[in-house]
This record gives sequence, C-alpha cells and structure tokens, in this order.
Amino acid sequence: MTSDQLPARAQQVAHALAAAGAAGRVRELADAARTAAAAAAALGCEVGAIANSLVFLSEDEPVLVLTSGRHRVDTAALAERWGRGELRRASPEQVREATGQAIGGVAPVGHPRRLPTVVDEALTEYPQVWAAAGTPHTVFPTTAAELLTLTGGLLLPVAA
Ligand code: 5CA
Repeated sequence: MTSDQLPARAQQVAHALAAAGAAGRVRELADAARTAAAAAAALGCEVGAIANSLVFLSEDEPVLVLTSGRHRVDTAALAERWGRGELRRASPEQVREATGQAIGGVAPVGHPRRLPTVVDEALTEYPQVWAAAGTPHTVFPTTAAELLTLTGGLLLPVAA
C-alpha cells in the first residue's frame, strides 16, 4: 500500500521513516494489535522482536523507551543507567501530548518533538524487529541499529 492510503498518524510515521532513509515500509494489519503479544501473533514473529514504544516521565519531561516485548522495564535500574531521575509511566493523556499518538499505536518516530530515547539492548538479538506505526493497525519492520539512528537514542539494557 502507498503511504497516502494510510491513516493520518501512520502517514506521519511513514514520512518520518522515508525522510530518514529507513528501508522498511508501513504495513497495515487486518486486526488491531494493541500489545506486543497481539502484534507478534499477527506478524508470526517472536514477541521479543516487537519493539514497544513506552512513554515515561522523567523530571517532568517525556522520554521514550523502545522495549523488547519479551520483558518489562525495570524503571529504577534504567533511570540509574541512563543517569536520570525517577521514571514514571505516562498517563494516556500525557502519551498523546508527547507523541500525538494513542496508547496501543505509539511509534518510535513521527512525534511533534523528538523525545530522549533509549533502545533496549535485547532488540539487538533479533535481525528484524517490528514497531507500531502510529495506530494499533499499523507496524513497520526495522532493526535496533536503525531505531538508534531514527531516534538519536542510547542503547541500554532496560530489564532487571
Ligand atoms: N501496537 C502494539 C505493538 S507494536 C503496541 O503499541 N504495544 S505497546 O506495548 O507499545 O503499547 C501498549 C503499551 O501501552 C502497554 O505495554 C503499556 O505499557 C502501555 N499502556 C497501556 N495502558 C496504559 C495506561 N493506561 N497508561 C499508560 N500506559 C499504558
């Protein structure tokens, strides 16, 4: 599908990917995949190869943690590794404000402003990873290395 057939939020992501020279194209799923498990089932990949785009607040600033779907973020350990204050989960409203996207479809890119970003080291174990593209029905293929380039992020372990 061409990007002008995508929902507006996914088009923004497709444009951000194209502008950055990313190789993967946004793909529309038949059914909504609001969680890593649902996305992995729809794509036929390992749940660990799904990059969840999780928004936290750190010292009142929104930050993004691109996390392998196989584990949870250890917020205390990550804050220490990242050299930041406490990380608190953003509310749905705060996620929308920071990204322009709704929970269940938050993408690594396509936001009104670039967010300080960490890419989960675990994602380097997968030759291809998938991330949401702005809506629960859209995803795109990428890699940990490409996510680092796209976001200007930092590669760190995020789990315990
Ligand atoms: N489309 C899928 C996979 S590509 C997706 O977006 N997964 S996700 O993990 O990035 O988005 C769902 C995440 O939103 C959940 O893992 C959870 O961390 C977060 N979330 C769900 N409900 C809330 C809530 N009420 N407040 C804050 N975050 C939430």
